[in-house]
Amino acid sequence: MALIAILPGDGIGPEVTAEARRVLEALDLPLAFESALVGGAAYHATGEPLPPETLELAHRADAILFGSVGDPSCDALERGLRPEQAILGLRKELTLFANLRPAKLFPGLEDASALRPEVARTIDLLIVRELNGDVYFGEKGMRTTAAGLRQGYDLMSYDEGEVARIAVAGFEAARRRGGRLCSVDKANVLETSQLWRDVVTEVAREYADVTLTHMYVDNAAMQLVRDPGQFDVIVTGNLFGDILSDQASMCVGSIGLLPSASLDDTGKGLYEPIHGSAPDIAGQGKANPCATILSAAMMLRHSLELPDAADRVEAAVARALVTHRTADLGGTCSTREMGDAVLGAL
Ligand code: GGG
Repeated sequence: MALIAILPGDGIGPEVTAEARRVLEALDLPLAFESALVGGAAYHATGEPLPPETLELAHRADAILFGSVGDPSCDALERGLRPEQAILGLRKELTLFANLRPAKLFPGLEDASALRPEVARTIDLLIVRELNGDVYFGEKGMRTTAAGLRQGYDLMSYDEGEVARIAVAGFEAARRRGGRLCSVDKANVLETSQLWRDVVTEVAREYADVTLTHMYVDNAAMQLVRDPGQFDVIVTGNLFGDILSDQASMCVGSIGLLPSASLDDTGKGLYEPIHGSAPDIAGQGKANPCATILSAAMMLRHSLELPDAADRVEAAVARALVTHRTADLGGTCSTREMGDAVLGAL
């Protein structure tokens, strides 16, 4: 029996994880579920965004299904108490350094894409985002300059070990897919990126079967809308990966469609939609649960080694989207109706 930790979090997190759990339960697999509070919900109940009991469950579970964190009522709190610290803490505590974010156009969703249909149809890419370094985890703070001005700072830093392990994840993914890896950095300006480029090039020696290219992040953002079909796997840092994957989501129709897997090097994983808590629509049954259901499919594939079940869920989402759409895709379905449609298509 595999134990799945369900961490719904804030905003629309509880609504979308509920639908993903229904889909997992319908598969009739030997899965057990335990839930715990995280993010703003945990802060309001316990005074901490990532309480010890949540962390204990995350360690004990075979895999984690995560909703979203972010709560405007916590905006004025000191940084360590903000909901977002919960997901950063989980990624760091569990050494979940490789974040896989696939983007592919589902059949029939051309009209929802921000791109022309013939361009949208070419998208089938995977962004491999580094998750344990960069400005997210470098030294940060507020200070006062000599001129008496407030100054905020976040140090961007990567060591060569951190770059090498995410490069390996990128090359391995490219080897499993189309054999092309594009490493995205800002090596013309940033020292961190110069190291990134050097280390990725060194790791490439072990992957003669994968074609490596390098691209500056500003160019990558432009190429992603101009000619997204050129990309197979993109490997990049924490901040660039966060931004590029949100951009990729609109190329396939909605941020409500993009799942993710955050993996360590043993197969343990946390699975979450790339979207945040969307407080403006929380509790209204409007959220698209597909990204979370597709994240559950990634969990079946990567942590539970159940590729057939994963294929089944992904095919059901594709079928459901032919006839059902939530508001983000221009439709009128509620979160529950979309979940029902996926269950019906299983
Ligand atoms: N499900 C994704 C989520 O909750 N995102 C909120 C967030 O603050 N994420 C930080 C990040 O991924 O950079």
